[in-house]
Amino acid sequence: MSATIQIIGVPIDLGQAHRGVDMGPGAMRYAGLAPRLAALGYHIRDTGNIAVPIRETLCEERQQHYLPAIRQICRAAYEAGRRAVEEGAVPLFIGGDHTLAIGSIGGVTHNAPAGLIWIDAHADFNTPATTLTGNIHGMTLAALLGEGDQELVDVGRPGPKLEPADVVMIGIRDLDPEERTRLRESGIMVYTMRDIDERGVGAVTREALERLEHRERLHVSLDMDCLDPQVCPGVGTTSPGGLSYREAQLLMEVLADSERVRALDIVEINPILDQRNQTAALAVELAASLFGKRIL
Ligand code: 5AB
Ligand code: MN
Ligand code: MN
Ligand code: MN
Repeated sequence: MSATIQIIGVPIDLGQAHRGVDMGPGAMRYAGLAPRLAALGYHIRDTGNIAVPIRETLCEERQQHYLPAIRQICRAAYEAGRRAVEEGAVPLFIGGDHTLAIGSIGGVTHNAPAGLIWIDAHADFNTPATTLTGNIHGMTLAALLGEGDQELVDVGRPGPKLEPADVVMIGIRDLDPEERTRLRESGIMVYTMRDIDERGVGAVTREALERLEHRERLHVSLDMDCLDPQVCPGVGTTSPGGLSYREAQLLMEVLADSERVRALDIVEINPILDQRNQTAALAVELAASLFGKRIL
């Protein structure tokens, strides 16, 4: 029996300011996500999109940066992830902005812990006290570790969903001043772009896997802005000096070799800012590599 990958669309755009991220799930489906993974021998089950209210209908929540709606959507993502894991499937969450990971990672760790590989230009480690934008997609990881808004911390089940030792970050290059201090004091293992420049992405990724050796199952959270904007223009918060096409592929290939990846988020694709859907097409290729595509 072949493994099942369950595609869960989360068209949330409430965690940040740019319009268009809600179209990410459609863009990835149009780019051939399901057939690409089916060709690798997986059974694909697409359960459609989680319901997300349209921003224009939420005027009263604007002052709160849409916190009530984000909490609801993350709770639904949590349940979908928990159920997928209980049914033996590998959940593949397609976003949508990075706030969805509050639900996805919570759900995947409902019955058993998992290690998290966080691949992003940003750490998303702000709290309401340190944020410069108020955007909740910049607070996702802090919430998962139990910090910030209690309503986000408690999505799905009360309390933190991860320990700092369960998290490794790769590709980081853009931190806010107080966020940086928080991250340095957190005990989280961070591989910045400088580490990748100096040591190569293969060595860094293998070391990241060793750091998470105490966790058999891994959740990969892939924010597409980890890539350089030259290869990946279709994201809202671009940051220069990112991963090249091949560096991102090698990162996925080394993770695939571990045979420990049990869940994936692909987030922050904004088709309105993209050129001819190239960012979604790249995301599909990266997913294929993560799920075992071989060059030879
Ligand atoms: B993303 C920023 N640090 O808090 C903030 O794209 C950006 O999910 C957050 O990584 C970027 O708003 C969030 C300036
Ligand atoms: Mn992010
Ligand atoms: Mn980012
Ligand atoms: Mn972003």
